[in-house]
Amino acid sequence: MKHTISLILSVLTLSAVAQNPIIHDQFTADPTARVFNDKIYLYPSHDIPAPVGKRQDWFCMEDYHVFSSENLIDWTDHGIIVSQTTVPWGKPDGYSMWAPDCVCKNGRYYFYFPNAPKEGRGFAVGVATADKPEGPFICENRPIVGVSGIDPCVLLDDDGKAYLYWSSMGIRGAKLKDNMKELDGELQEVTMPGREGMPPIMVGGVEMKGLPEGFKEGPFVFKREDHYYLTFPWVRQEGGTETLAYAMSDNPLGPWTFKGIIMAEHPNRCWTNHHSIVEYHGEWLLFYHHNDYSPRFDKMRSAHIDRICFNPDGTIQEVKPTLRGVGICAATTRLEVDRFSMCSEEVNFAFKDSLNTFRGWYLSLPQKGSWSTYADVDFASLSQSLPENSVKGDVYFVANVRANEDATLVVRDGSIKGKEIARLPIQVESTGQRRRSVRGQWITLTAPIKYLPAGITSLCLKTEGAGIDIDWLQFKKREQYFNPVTNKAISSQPDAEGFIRRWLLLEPLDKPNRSNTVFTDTYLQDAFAAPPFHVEPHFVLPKDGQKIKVNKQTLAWHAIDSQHYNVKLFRFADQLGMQTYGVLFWAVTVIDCTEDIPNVRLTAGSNGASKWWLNGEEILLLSGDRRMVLDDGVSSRLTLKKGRNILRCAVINGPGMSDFCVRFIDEHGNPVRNYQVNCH
Ligand code: FUB
Repeated sequence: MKHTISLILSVLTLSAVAQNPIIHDQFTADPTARVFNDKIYLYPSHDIPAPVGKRQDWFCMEDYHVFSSENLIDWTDHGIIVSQTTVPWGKPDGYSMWAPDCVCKNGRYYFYFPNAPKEGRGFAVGVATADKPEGPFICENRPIVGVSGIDPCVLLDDDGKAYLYWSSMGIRGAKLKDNMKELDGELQEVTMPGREGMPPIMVGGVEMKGLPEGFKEGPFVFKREDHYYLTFPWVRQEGGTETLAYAMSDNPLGPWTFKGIIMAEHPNRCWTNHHSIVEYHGEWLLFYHHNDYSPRFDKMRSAHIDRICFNPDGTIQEVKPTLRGVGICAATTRLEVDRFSMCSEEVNFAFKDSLNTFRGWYLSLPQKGSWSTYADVDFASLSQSLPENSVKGDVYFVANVRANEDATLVVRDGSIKGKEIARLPIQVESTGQRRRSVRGQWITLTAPIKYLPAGITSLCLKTEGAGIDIDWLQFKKREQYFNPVTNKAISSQPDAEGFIRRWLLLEPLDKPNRSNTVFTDTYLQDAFAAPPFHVEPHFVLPKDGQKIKVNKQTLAWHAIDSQHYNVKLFRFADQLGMQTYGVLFWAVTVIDCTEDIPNVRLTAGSNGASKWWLNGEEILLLSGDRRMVLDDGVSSRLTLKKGRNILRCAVINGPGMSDFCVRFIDEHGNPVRNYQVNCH
């Protein structure tokens, strides 16, 4: 009876970001990548910490997950496909589910995996089959006869023949029968070296000839053009650790001609490396592993990807592992720039949380002038998504950073000499209401964009002033809190609830206040005593874009339609890259009535205090430390006169997110809507 061993988890998890390592919430060793249905599927082994009672210093794996991706950036974890407790022939507590492989023949998926057998010692290799790459997989009742070893890999040749390779005191290869579950050919009775006195075992296939001396395992065989490649982890010198090496042949079972190294030993002495090589969307990719997330224990490894290139004669160029990896990252995603492409010598990175390394790293640009680059950032979708009349401030730069002294992070396009994209000042422990960062503490800061690249580019980050640590950075499209009023001919109406959404807003005027408790009536009379208007009847409505000088500031008026019933002044300031706290806002609008509308009241709410004038007459004051509450204050009875009525307000705030909402209500408390709102 066949045994269903696949557990398809109902919740698929998605991990985004392309950098190495590629999976960020679990260990993923021995990454075998395969392309099925135009997607990359990744079948790694799954290192876990050894449970109590098991050997603590050795590999420990109890199941397999499969992951898929269409862009090498977003990986979906399809959950467990095979678990040691459900393999009919396996030890349920063997924890030996080492490097697997999966191939597809005639629409059926064959998953090959090593595992500790219930009887006997060492490893056997089993097959589980499915009609989809992510399962559910059905496991054969017996392992493959004649295969005693680890690291199975299958080559499907162009003529439809299939070959199985595995490692067992060297690398062996054998033809598979059409059923993909049995070796095709004679088996030999062999006494395993070191197991003299034990019953002999049946071994199939042949040893691969032409490979260099030294420990070899993890065969991965593929064909490119007319060449067969046998690639394998190889310890090239006594006491060394594994490289990735390769040999070539005209024949799937050799003899092989050794060609050299694909990847040198990991410099940190992570003992193993294990890999696969696939072509995806025209690019050849090397999947391999490293113990990044477990620097002190090299039996917990994580999958990486880098590009691999061939010479015209088919030989392979050595691959230098990168942190950046492959895949193009949208500028709008969080860019983990600690996985940099290039950097100045002193640049470094460190774990954000050494107890939970899956939280990743931060980048340290330790001194003035330190720089790093981060390749393949795509701005295309961001710039294309902007409206044609895109206004300054539609996109902004945001970064989570830390500094010990005042510093500036400068982001350039392409290289250190490239065009400046953004400039983010980090003011350490500055006072007042200014955006500030506490010495040595993480803070998320934003900066306006100076220039937006159009396509795919490298970002160059450089420090000015002093050293900066960077957790991540991102380019964000602003939520559209406002639309610029482009067609003034079309009047705005109050919304369904009567709220007035069309306004001329003046850029924020500096008015530092640490607290809103100062907003007494007397304070406000003074603060609002010098409005940037001529007092009626000489009032002249400002024009959109018009600039005025107030104290030492030159401020512009903006004609906007608010997307929300409340006019989010804080967002308005933030989008302009201006001071958001400790400021005073002025707003004005025109109410056009076709007839007198008597007996109405203005109701308003604001964060913080505000004052309201209709046709030059003060009609409402909201003083004190205000929250924005709908209809918080109500004016006395008024008449909106036939023709133009000028409504204006001033809103002042200390440390708060300024906004206001305003409408007129009738005697019954119903919104008044029979007028037009204009800003000209
Ligand atoms: O992951 C366990 C073993 O480590 C693999 O099977 C070997 O190839 C080595 O990577």
